[in-house]
This record gives sequence, C-alpha cells and structure tokens, in this order.
Amino acid sequence: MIPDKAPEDDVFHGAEEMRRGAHVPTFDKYKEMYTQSIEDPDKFWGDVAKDFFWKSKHTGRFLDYNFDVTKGEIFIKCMEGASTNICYNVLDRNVHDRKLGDKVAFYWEGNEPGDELTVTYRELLNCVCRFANVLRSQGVTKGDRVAIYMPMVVELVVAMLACARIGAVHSIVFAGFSAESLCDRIVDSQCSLLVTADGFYRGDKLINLKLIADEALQKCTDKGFSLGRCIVLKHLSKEAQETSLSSPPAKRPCPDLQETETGRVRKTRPVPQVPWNPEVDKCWHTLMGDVSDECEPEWCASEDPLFILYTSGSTGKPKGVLHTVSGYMLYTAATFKLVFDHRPDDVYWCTADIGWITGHSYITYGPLANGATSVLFEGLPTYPDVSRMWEIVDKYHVSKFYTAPTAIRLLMKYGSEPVHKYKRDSLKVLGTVGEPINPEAWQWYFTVVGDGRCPIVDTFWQTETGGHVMTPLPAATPMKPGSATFPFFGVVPAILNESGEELEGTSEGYLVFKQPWPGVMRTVYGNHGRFESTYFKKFPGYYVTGDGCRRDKDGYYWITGRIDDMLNVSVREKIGAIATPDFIQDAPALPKTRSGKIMRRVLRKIASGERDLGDISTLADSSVVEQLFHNRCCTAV
Ligand code: 6R9
Repeated sequence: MIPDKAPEDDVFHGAEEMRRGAHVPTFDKYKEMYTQSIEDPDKFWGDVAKDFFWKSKHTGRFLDYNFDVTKGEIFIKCMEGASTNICYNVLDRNVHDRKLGDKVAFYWEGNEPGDELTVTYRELLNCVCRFANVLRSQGVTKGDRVAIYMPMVVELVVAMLACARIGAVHSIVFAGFSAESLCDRIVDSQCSLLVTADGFYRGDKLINLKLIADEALQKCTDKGFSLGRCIVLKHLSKEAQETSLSSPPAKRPCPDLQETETGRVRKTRPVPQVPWNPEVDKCWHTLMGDVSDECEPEWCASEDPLFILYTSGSTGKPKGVLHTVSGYMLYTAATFKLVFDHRPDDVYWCTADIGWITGHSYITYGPLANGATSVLFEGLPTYPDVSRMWEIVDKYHVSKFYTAPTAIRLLMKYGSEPVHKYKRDSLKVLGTVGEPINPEAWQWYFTVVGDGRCPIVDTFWQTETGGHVMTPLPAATPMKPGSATFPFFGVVPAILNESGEELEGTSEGYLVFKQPWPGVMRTVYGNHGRFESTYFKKFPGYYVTGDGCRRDKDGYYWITGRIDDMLNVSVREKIGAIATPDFIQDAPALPKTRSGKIMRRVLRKIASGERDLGDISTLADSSVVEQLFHNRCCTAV
C-alpha cells in the first residue's frame, strides 16, 4: 500500500501543557543546549556530575578517547582519577542527602494480578546492604564477576546493586535463556558466583529456573570450569513469604493462596521441585538473616567495570559488552531525566526485562539515580488478558510508559476496546525502543493509548551505547512517526556511504558516531580486538552502529534497521555477483527474539538447510522456524 503522504511530512506535537516546567521546554532550547554539549562537553557533563557524590575528584580531561584504529588502540575514559560508588549514588544519596527514604522506589506487580509489593528507597538500601554483606561473606570481592539469572523481582535489582556496592561486576543473563546460554556466559566472564531463583510463572507457564541453572552449572563443569557457589531466592516457595524483603506488608506469590485481598480467586499453582546441592547451593533468605544492614561501599575508580551484558546474540557468538562506573552513571541519569522529562511525582513504568540493557539503564540505574518511583512488572502484556497493561497503568497512575514496538503491534491486533476499558488519564509521555516502529503502530500508540495527548519518544540506542543516543525530547521535539528524530546531548551522528564518506543533507547510509559520550561501552570483555574490529575497523575514526539510517529534508534521522538485514536491490552490477541471492524464499514471518530482534544467524542456518540452530531459547515463536524450513523445501532453487 502506498500512503498518499510520505511519513516524513507528518509532524506531531504533544499537549501544550507538557511544556510547563519541562526540563527542555522548546525545540530552540534543545538546539541551544545541543550546541553547548558539543562545543564544550566537559562543561555539559561536568554540570551533570555535580548532582552526584564523588569520593575524590577527577584529574585531567573529562572525556578522553581515541576512535581511530589507525592511530593506536581504541579507548574511552571519563572522569579519570575520580572515585565514587554508583550504588551509593542511587540509594544512600537519595535516602540521606535528598531525604527520599520514604519514597517508593518500586511498585512490584507480579505475574498474577494481586501479587504485589511496595519497596521504599530506605527498604531497598537496607536490603542491598544486607545482600552486599552476603556476597562479601561468600568471598566475593572487588572485580569478581557475579552471574545473575533471575525473574523480574525486586531481589534482582537488589542483587545487581549489591554487586555494584562492593565493586563486583554483575553479568545478568535473561531468565528466558537456556542452560547452554547461561553456561557460555558464565564461562566467558569466569564468574565466581551465581544468583538465581527457584522458578517463576510467565502467564500460565511455570519456568523451573533452578533446574535450568543446575543444568548450566553441570555444563560449566563439563567444560572444566567450576563455579563454587549458587545463591537461590525462593520466589515461589512458601517460606519466601516470611523471610523475604522484610518490613513492608508484603503480598508475595504464595501458590496455595486461593483468595486475595482484592477478592480475586487465584489459581492454585504447582511449586517447582527444587533440587538442592548443599555443597554449592545457599538459600538467599537464610543468608540474609545472618548479616548486618550496614555496608560501607567500595569506592571505585571511574573506569572500574560496572557490568558485563551480552548482546542479544542475533549475530553469532554473544559479545560481553563492558560498561564502567562513572560515565554510565552520568549518562543513564541524564538521559532518563531529559528523555522522559522526569518530575518528582511521576510514576514511571518500563516494561522491558532487566536481562536486557533497557532494564539495566531504564529500570535500575537511570530511574534510581533520579529518585524516581517505578513499576516493576513480572508478567506478560497478555496475561490474564490483553488489558493487563492498561489495568496496571490505572492501578499505579503511571505517568511515563516505555515499551517496545513488538508489544504495541501485538496489542494493536486486539483493537482499541481492551485499551478503552481503562482511563489512562495519568499518562503523560510514551516511549518506544528496540526496533524501528512502523508509522501505523506509532499512530495507534499515539491516538489509542495516549489519546492524542502524549508525545512519543522513539529512543534509538544499543546495549553498546549504554543509553539513548537518538531520541526526541517530549516537550521540545516535533515528532514524526517512525523517526528517532535527533541526537541526544553530546552525541554527534553522521551518515557514511560504502566508501566511508560523510554524506550531507538528505541521504541514506551507515549510521556512525564521531565522538564518544560518557555511557558508550569500553570494550568487549576479554577481547579488546573484537571490540575494535566490530565497531571501529570498517570506518576508522567512527563508532559504527551497524544500523542503516536515512536523513530527511528536515534533518530528521530514520533508522532503517541492521545493515546486514538489508538486501541491496540494485544487487549484481554495483556490488558484484557475490551479492546475488541464490534463491528467494517466501517468508510469512521472521524468527524474532521476544524483544523484537530478527535472529539473523537462524535465517542463515535456514538458508543453508542446517537443522542444528544452536540456542533459540529467546525466539518469540519457534513455529516460525518450522514454517520457514517447510517453505524452503517447497522453493525451487
Ligand atoms: C536498546 C536496545 C540494539 C539494536 C539497534 C537497532 C535496534 C533499538 C531502536 C532500534 C530503530 C529504535 N533499535 N532501538 N531501531 N529505532 N528506536 O534495543 O539494545 O538489544 O542492543 O539492540 O536495536 O537495530 O542496533 P539492543
């Protein structure tokens, strides 16, 4: 279908009242601040840094770097010489200096409606200190890697911040990954301890996480790597109720409860059988009962590692993306504040899983650094029914809501009725991340979910970038459906052609960045050469995103998707016979991860007829693969 108007001619503005009190109220203000951030990054980021606590001040340049492989090793350093602790900054500073101890940090909403828990900043700090002491009692010290394989529960945030408090490096593995993936990641980062849980429910489906974790540890042993300790949270078992997050009148999942306070009848759900190896396994609750709630943070150098997060693995062997303390802290804090135009009375909800970068940056670090109140949701958008999201929005009066195009498209299929069942009048800003949003889904999000009032921030970024790099600001930027609009402060994009020349004006090509911002990744863990060759070799002097991009006549950027996904239709003469397709296959759907990414390595295997697909545990719908294999057989080669 050819639209009668090009999407780039559609321009939208959020409601006028957004501007009142906004951090960046107008487009002119954005342009002015952007210019300052580029001309004097030290001043711009120095001002952001003033809000934080530094044990010692930085010496030398604020941001130092080399992006040019031909001139030597690639490096990025931010605030060298300074020391701080990110956990102290997101918790102690809020509780003690900003007097936010009684403010809610998280409204936890379980998979089952009625399962809920409210945690204040003071309570979170208390739990984090205790778990940090637990980690220390298990011999974890600064620089050690800790693998975390947990469902979306508050204890996942506790575990990551406890690592950060003692200077240990967390390596979170999405709880939807298989034993194989978990094992590969544990071995690659040589973790000394694993934190996991008994299990969890995804809708009606029980995931016996501990069984998978045990299988992963067995695989590690088979590969000659043995991990000494595994701490297990009893999330589903009954005893968790008495000993978990302590003080608040918690309603936690308790499988044999039939009736909740809200009067709903809850299904009786089986509890997983948890195998227990006393040599290795330690009970979270028992350990937490034995430690003090005071814990002096470890003061870390700015460039000390904070965490490793493996990229989604859509392009072969996963890369352990490494982020460091100070730059990541400044960047996630600043992007969260400005991109969601954060206000103290907001209730913010990001539906991503903490197992992905979106959850790291915009459930844990960015919101907590700003003293925000967030919803932490364990469940699915479609369970128990397709109104769940909007029910939660009304329940907690969510004002800023952040999700993925794949979720929007899924809900769109059910029409507007399930959305209109709820008021949603608390909503002020809507966000999207993960893949390009098609204008149709954008329109639906804008008109049906946001009632035409709420600006949409289409945030383009990557695990590697640490935080948003191309994005509208809600009160300032006129929006175009499907465009990530303009760069965030301190970010300098360029579009290159195949020969590496920068293209001006209206153009299309490779999206690259010309200089670092504080939150950009520092290396691929244990493989700096792979970092250099993946991101810096193709076009020396630039960070190469791997995404294609178009700039329109008004200077708006439109991300067109991963470069290696695209077929160049001019194909044979320009590129050469090597780029001619062997055959063209009809594909009713593509194999996508649950976060909406196309799994290219699976496509490659299907193309070559190879049945062994490796780890496909993050596939959203595995029947797609079968369908593609079937179509392949029917295609004349
Ligand atoms: C944050 C995250 C990164 C890749 C990225 C791009 C795609 C993310 C997007 C988007 C168009 C957006 N992507 N946000 N494409 N518009 N707003 O998703 O990180 O899992 O590392 O994926 O996702 O292709 O290169 P990650």
